[in-house]
Amino acid sequence: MKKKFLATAALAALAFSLTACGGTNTPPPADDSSSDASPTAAGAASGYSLVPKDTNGDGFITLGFAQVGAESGWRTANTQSYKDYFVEANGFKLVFLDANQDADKQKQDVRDLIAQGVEVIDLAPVTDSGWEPVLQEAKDAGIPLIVSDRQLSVSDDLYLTYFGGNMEEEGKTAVKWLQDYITANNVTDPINILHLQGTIGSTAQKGRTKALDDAAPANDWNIVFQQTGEFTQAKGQEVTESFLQQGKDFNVIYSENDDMTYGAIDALRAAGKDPKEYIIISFDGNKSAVQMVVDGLIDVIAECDPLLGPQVGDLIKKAEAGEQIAKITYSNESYIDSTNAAEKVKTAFGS
Ligand code: GZL
Repeated sequence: MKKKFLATAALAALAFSLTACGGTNTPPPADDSSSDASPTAAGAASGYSLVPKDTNGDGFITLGFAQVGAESGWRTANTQSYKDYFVEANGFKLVFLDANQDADKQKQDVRDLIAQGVEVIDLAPVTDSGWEPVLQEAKDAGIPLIVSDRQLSVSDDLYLTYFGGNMEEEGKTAVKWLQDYITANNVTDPINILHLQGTIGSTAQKGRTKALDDAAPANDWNIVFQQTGEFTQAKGQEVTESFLQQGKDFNVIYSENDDMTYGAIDALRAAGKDPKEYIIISFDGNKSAVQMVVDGLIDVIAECDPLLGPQVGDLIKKAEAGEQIAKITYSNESYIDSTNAAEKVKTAFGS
């Protein structure tokens, strides 16, 4: 139990039962991704009929991947999963473009992929706005487009399918963990939260922020600081340092990815503070972050799976074969805390 909390002793983690994602108390099985309730024939029912095909007859499907950037450990693992899977041995060729977290550049990247005549596009959008014209251009060019990692709030007839995390559910998982921790430990102290947001306008940030913004007033929690750390360690440290200089009291850190969490921990240590005195909530599940859960530095990680390549490849092959694929398929995700970190660290992604 954290020193920053005034509470009567109680069995915390063992009393903790999370109704995460699928509403169960135990993490769902690893291969059980959840899909939208209304699967559609490769998009036909949603007004989208394009499916990936080897249109140039070279024996491969050429995938153009418009990646966000290289901002985090999650992104590194995500990129590697595509580069490992989309190879000729699996029937694919890969054209890879990196937007360096620049939303405008990424729109040009997709236009470049259209001009190159790739046979399917996978877009992992930096932010979720302004995409309709570009998606329409891909559709008009007859190139099927898949959205992965972060959703877009666009009409169903502009893309084939979405595969990736359910970001608001991830946030609800984290919030539920905090609610249960407070109850299990009979915490009576005011809850004052330092909130490190991801890239503003990305659905990862919007979903994770919404979950906290909805829960804070409902639980009488105070968000004493809310600012973007742009999903990077350096910016996460910089933002936390600037907050610490204000001298405000806080006892919880809600950090929307592991890299910003590392930065926050570095800032606490540089200020002579012990990270173990705070409840630290993080997102993703990089191996080093999971080890920090084992070591008692991070209290809970809401999982976000970066290894999307093979699953996107499977969706492409199913669509090519004329099979029905759901309009939305969410990765299966749960949480990591002191009750399961020692096991989870053995298979955690990245470094
Ligand atoms: C989530 C992904 C986010 C990760 C961050 O699906 O978009 O972007 O949580 C990454 O680590 O930068």
